[in-house]
Amino acid sequence: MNLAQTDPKIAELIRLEQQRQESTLELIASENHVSTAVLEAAGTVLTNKYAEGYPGARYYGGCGFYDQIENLAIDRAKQLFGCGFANVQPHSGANANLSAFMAMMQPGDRFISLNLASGGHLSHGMKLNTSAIFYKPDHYELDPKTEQIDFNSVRAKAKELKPKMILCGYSAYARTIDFAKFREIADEVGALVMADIAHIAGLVATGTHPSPFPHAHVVTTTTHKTLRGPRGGLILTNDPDLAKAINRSVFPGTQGGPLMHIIAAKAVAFGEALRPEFKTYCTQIIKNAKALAARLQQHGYRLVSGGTDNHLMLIDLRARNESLTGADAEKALEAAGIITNKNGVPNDPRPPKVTSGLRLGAPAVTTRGLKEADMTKVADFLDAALIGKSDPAVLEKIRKEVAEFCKKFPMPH
Ligand code: DSN
Repeated sequence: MNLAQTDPKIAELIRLEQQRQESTLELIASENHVSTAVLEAAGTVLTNKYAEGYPGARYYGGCGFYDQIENLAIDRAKQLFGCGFANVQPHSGANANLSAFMAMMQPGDRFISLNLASGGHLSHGMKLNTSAIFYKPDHYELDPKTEQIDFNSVRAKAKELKPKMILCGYSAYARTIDFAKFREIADEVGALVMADIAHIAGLVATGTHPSPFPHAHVVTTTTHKTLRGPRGGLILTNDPDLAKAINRSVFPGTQGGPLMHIIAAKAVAFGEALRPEFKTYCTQIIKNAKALAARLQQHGYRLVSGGTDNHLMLIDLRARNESLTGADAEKALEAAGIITNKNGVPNDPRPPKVTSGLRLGAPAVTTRGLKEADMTKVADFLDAALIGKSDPAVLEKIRKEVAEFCKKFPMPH
C-alpha cells in the first residue's frame, strides 16, 4: 500500500509542503532543493538495516551491499574535497562537530571560536551545547569596523589561552575564510585547526571558495546546504591518527547504527557534485548572491561587512527602518512567499528571538535556475514586502506575484 492509502493525513501534509516549496522563494542560506535521484536514494529499503561498524568490519550480518555503498560515498567524498580520509556516518553537522571535538580534545580542554552572536554556530561553544558543557570555549572577535574576522584577536586569544584547538567556519559569515592564516596562528601556539565548512562545502568542493586543506587538521560539514545532498554530516582529515580517532568517536563514541539510506543519498549527491555542471551551479550561486546584495544596497539596506563573497548575506535592517526587527521581517516576508530567517547582527541589542537582522542565501533559488536579473526582481519583492509589512492585502498581492514568478523556475528533476 502506498502512503496516500495507509496514511492520507501525512501524505496530504507532504503534498502541501511540496506545493509550498514550489510556490515560494527559498532564501534560507542553509537550505537547498535536492535532485530526485538524491530523494529516491533516501527513500529506499536501505532504511531497514543496522550496519554498526565500518565497511568490512560490521557488527551485523547481511551488510555486503552496505559496505559497497559506504565505500562509494567515502571515495567520492575524498575525491570531492581532495583529502585522504572521510567518515560519512555523522547523522548531522552538530554530530560531526561533537565527534570531531572528541577526536581532537579531552573533556575540559580549551578551544577558541567565533561565538554564535557574531556568526558562529551553537555547536561551536554556545553555553547550553555539549561543546561548552564538556569543553572550555572562548571566543575571538570580528573587527568592529570591517565586521570580518579580526586575526589580531585570534592571535591574542590563542597566545593568552593556549587552546588545544582553533575553530573556524561559520553560519552567518559572508566573507572568504583565510584558512592559511588560522593555521599560521595555530602553529604559533601548538593548536589544532578545525574548519566547519557546512555552509560553503559546495563552494569548497568546486574551488569557488579556497579549500581548508592542507591548513585544517580536521574538516567537518553538513551535506545538505550548498553541497545539495540529504540532511547529514561528514568529517574529513589527512592525518592518519586523527582519522582513527574520528572513526572511534563517531562509532561507538557518539552514534550507533548509521543511517544507510542517507549514506546512499550522500553518495549520490557527491557523485552529482563531482560533475562539471555542479561547478557552474556554485559559480552562479555566488553571482546570484552578489546581484541580490547589490540590489538590496540600492534599496538602502546595510549589509554586514558591506557585501558578500559567498552564498549568503546578513542584512542589518536598522539602516532601512530603525524599528524593523528580524522577527517582524521574517514573518512579513513569509506572508509574501519569501522564506528567510531572522538573525542577530554583530553586537545586536535585540534578543535572539527578535534580532535586528535577516540572513539571506542564494543556494536554493539558484538550484531552481534563477540568474542575476531574477535576483534583482527578488530583492524588489523583498523590499516591497517590508515596506508593506503591516498591510495584509499588500503582502497577499506580493505572495500571488511571487507564486506566479516561481512557475518560471521548476524544482530540480
Ligand atoms: N542551522 C544551520 C544554519 O541555518 O546555518 C547551521 O547548522
